[in-house]
Amino acid sequence: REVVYDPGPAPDSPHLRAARVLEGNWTGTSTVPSRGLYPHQWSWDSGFIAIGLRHLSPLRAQTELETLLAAQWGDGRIPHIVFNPSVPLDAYFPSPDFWRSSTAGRAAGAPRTVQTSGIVQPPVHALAAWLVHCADPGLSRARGFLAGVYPRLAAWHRYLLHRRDLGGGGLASVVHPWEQGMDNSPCWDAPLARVTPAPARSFRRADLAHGAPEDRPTDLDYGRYVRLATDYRDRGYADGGSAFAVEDPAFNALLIASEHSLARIARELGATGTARQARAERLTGVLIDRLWDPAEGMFFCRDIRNGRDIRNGQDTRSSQDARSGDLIPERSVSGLVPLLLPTLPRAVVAALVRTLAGPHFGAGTRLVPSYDLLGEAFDPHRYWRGPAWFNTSWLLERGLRVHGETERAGALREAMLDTADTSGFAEYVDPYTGAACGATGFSWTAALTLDLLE
Ligand code: 9YW
Repeated sequence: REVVYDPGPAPDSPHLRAARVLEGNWTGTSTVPSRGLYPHQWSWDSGFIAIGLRHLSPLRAQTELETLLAAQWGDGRIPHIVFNPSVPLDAYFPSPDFWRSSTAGRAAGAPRTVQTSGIVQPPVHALAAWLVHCADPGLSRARGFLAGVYPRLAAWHRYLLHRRDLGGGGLASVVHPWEQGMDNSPCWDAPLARVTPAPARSFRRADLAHGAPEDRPTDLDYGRYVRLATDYRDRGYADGGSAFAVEDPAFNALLIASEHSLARIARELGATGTARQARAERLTGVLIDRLWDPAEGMFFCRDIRNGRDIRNGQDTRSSQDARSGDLIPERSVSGLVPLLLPTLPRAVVAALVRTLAGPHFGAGTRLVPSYDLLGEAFDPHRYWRGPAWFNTSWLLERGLRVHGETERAGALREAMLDTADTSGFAEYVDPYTGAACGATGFSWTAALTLDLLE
């Protein structure tokens, strides 16, 4: 028998450094985003983490997703945080005693044995489950991995497409900025301005013990986050009455990409998957109808709690879509993420690629900023108001490759690999210099680096 000598990664390579981050952040059943700042399990983090972890240990990657899905609510929602009971309550705010999932969430079917938050995060999970399966189909089949997760993922999508279709047009709405994952994006400034902040003395931020205040959301932002979450909890986490409801392009693009993955999973399990495939294609059309702006060459958020549709400066609202609302005129990286979708029309792809390289996102940067370089609110260091994040760049790199833009994808990949390693796998970076901001040793940065290295 031929013996193939595989020396493996060099002893001090980016591969090993990234693997060490994930090793250090593994708790035994899941991975924390960051040891100090985020000591529990986060929903979309776990999706990205599993995508990288599959290259180190397909078993751990499967377990990561299974642990998250075990905390799913009866109504199908996957909570944005699954709390680790051995972490002290004051290590993170808002803690389990704020969300009170097992009591306040009872009508919505919150689990009894594990404490969670009551809001959600972007649905990257079916995409992650499919990629994790592909890393080791033999192990996946032997453990019945896809058969186990499929009904839960299907219920998750059902929840989003039905209970969260608050605009009535077929897309899912987020009811809190934390749900969309880009907490203090300037896109939320206008819809949040209508929310009365909770008094600053009514809560204690734990994040400021770990991060520089000038890199984090403000106290006023937090007051409004707390108010929205409190009101949702006090309504028993019932959907429909939120003062904040926005259709976001990245959230919905991930839902559609995940629906494509669910079609593949269904086929692997012996079904045809054609209905899901058709739904993903139809939803791509709905996304364009509701959120695409051809003049700007990108997608925008829709504030469905605001009266008019101001596209082209005209009130185009008809009596039928009285709940349609306004497009929010802020350019966020979220508006580029739909590039990921395989059935986008060629003209939309071409316009997105131009916008990505143009003055609002491309001029002189190393990585894609989270917000418009020319926007009034741009700040290269403040969280989601300008810094570059690795998950969004990873989604765009993938989108560029899906549409045959291999050279641009290659350049973005090189920049990500270099910046991730030199920044110590930072949570986010200055988009011009690549200087580290927020936490270092951040799990999805390490995980997505590993995925790009494979
Ligand atoms: C917070 C964990 C989460 C991410 C979000 C990010 C941040 C939580 O951290 O939110 O306390 O601000 O914005 O996308 O999932 O990494």
